[in-house]
Amino acid sequence: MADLSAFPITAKWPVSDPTRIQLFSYPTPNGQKVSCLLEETGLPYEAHRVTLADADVRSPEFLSLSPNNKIPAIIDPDGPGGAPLGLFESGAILIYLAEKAGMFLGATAADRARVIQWVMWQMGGLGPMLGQMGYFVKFAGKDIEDPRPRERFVGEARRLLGVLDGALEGREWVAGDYSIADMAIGPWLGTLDFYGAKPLVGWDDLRNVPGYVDRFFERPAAQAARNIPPR
Ligand SMILES: N[C@@H](CCC(=O)N[C@@H](CS)C(=O)NCC(=O)O)C(=O)O
Repeated sequence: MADLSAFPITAKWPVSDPTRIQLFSYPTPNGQKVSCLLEETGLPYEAHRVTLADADVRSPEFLSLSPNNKIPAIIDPDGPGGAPLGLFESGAILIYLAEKAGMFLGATAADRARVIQWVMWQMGGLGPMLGQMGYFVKFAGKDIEDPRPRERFVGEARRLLGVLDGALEGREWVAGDYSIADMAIGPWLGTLDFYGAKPLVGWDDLRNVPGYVDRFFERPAAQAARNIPPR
């Protein structure tokens, strides 16, 4: 049986079943992506609740696995060659787990390249831009009177949603079959209600994105991921 005691994180978040994938997360959009994939694949896993408080994400135990002090992170006790593998960064985790399960990564080499293209688009574009927009629209408050950060991020969010809308023309999912690209993108689209930003980004003018996000959250795994691990 795998011994995970060499991972210092297990001192603060003890492992019940070391044969299972260990997920260290919180149900934010970046956390939901990986929980959704784990639910979709049926890979056995154990979820540990790591809040965004410094006492958790900046603890030495958490930093030992995720030096960027951000959720999600995993330990796969049965990694390549049978050795345990620790990973952080949701995009890397999605690709690793999809490869391990042999699911949701595209059927051909070309499909796989397109799936990864859209995962990268989410990681470098949609996620960071919606996150910054949410900060300036919902949280920054009166202390920041300069309208430019808000305008910049709202404009980028609107542009990126337009790109996605175009890519979804005539398609159910962004890269062909349902894939980790949709699991990366869907949870971020789910933040727009919370930010109260739908009117700002021209939501009602989008032809395809509203139906896409509804389709995504109709999936039981996507729905379940919104509460894994429970808040
Ligand atoms: N690029 C990272 C971003 C992860 C991320 O931003 N996580 C946030 C929650 S959604 C977090 O852990 N924040 C805690 C902090 O920054 O202190 C990924 O995709 O895994």
